[in-house]
Amino acid sequence: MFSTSDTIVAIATAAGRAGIGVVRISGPDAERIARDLTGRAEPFTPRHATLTTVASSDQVVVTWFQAPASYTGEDVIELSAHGSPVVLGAIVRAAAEAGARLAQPGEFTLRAFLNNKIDLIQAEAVADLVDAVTPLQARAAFDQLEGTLTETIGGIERDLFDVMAKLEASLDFPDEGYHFVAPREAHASLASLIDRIDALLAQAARGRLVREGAQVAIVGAPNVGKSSLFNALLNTDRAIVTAVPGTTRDLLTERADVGGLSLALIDTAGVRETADVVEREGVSRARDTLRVADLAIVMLDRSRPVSDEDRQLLAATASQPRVVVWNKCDLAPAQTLEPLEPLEPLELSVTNRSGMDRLIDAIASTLNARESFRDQPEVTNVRHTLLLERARAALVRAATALEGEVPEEFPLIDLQEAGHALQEITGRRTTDDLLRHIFERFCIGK
Ligand SMILES: Nc1nc2c(ncn2[C@@H]2O[C@H](COP(=O)(O)OP(=O)(O)OP(=O)(O)O)[C@@H](O)[C@H]2O)c(=O)[nH]1
Ligand SMILES: [Mg+2]
Repeated sequence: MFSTSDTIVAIATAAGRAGIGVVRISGPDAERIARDLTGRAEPFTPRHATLTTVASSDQVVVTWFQAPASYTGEDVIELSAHGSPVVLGAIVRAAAEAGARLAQPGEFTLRAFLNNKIDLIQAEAVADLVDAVTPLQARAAFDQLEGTLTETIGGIERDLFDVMAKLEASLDFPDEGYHFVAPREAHASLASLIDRIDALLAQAARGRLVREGAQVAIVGAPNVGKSSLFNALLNTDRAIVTAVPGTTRDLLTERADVGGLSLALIDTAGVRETADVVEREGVSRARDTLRVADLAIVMLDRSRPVSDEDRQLLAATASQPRVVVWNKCDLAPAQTLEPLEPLEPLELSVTNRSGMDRLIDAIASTLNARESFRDQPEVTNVRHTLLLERARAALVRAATALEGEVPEEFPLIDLQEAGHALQEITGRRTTDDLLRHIFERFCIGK
């Protein structure tokens, strides 16, 4: 399904007006097309930037990355022009007329993968790097791009194949039994491989938080100030705020960098019994969200007495990671701590922006000890985690089989499965479906 023999073109820079914009052309005709566009007779010089003009009479800088020393591993031409959508669009159109095909999302990176310039982990890291909202996310993605995880997995794979080769050799000389490797020795090798996978898996949960952001749901009775806090944390007016209880009817989700943490913040409808069908659906969604959130911010209004709804919410969230806050501390308090003991809600006034730093600290420390949340985990991707788990399960089965001194082919089948799982992580084994799924996430031009 993936054609790689033709030449593709796309705008590589973000949509909209900017100082400069780049059009990227990759494939066997890239350099010839660049000559057509610029009306140039002699070839461009590889690895040189050449100032010239295109037919639409705009100035461009043409850089030729000759195969295989380019992002895709093919001949790549980059034309830097003024960053106007009109100018860039005209260049793309002219390139298409000269024989290039418009690139699909992620197709440049896909070609880099198919030409063995990068493996699948690194291709996925490119998309993560482009999507990163926090420096920590960018750093974790960058490490994967640099090949740290590739190396770790490659090491595990090599040692696994070593064990397999020895077991296979024994299979080829059946009379001599486990001739090339004693079962105990093979077993010990597998145990060490399992340990290494466990070490990777141990950081995977934190890795997911870094990569995808922790889901943080703001819940509370109507009108306590949930949407106000949501907006304040995001620094926008994303959610509607009014004095009318029951303003928010649906879930609002936004990703944000809050004090260096990547959060998916969720604003919810105020929880109360209501006859309004729309609001009731909103309340039920708020309750569902609580179940999946990594953290709940339970908000109470200190200027009002504690209500039954407040108590119900406090009871419902008691066993999950949460931060309880008292909002509207700028107003005269209607409650004392007494009815809430032993809780010690964090005092907050979204209106005055007081208590916000303490809230952010509390979010960070509740999610995880802040320091460890800031370390870079190697495994951040759910796809990698699932495949590591599959490899581990197969290794455990093989190790168990070895304990029973069964024929060599028994553990071998499991070891093969473990090997396949590892190869799927790096992309040495892939299917078109998998590739399509991964590259769909990309933007065009990447
Ligand atoms: N005095 C004071 N008023 C606040 C504070 N935070 C929010 N408010 C006001 O409280 C009212 C309700 O705020 P919202 O943010 O809409 O409350 P909500 O919890 O999202 O309400 P629902 O969506 O109806 O559940 C608005 O009039 C806000 O301006 C605060 O810290 N102090
Ligand atoms: Mg609201």
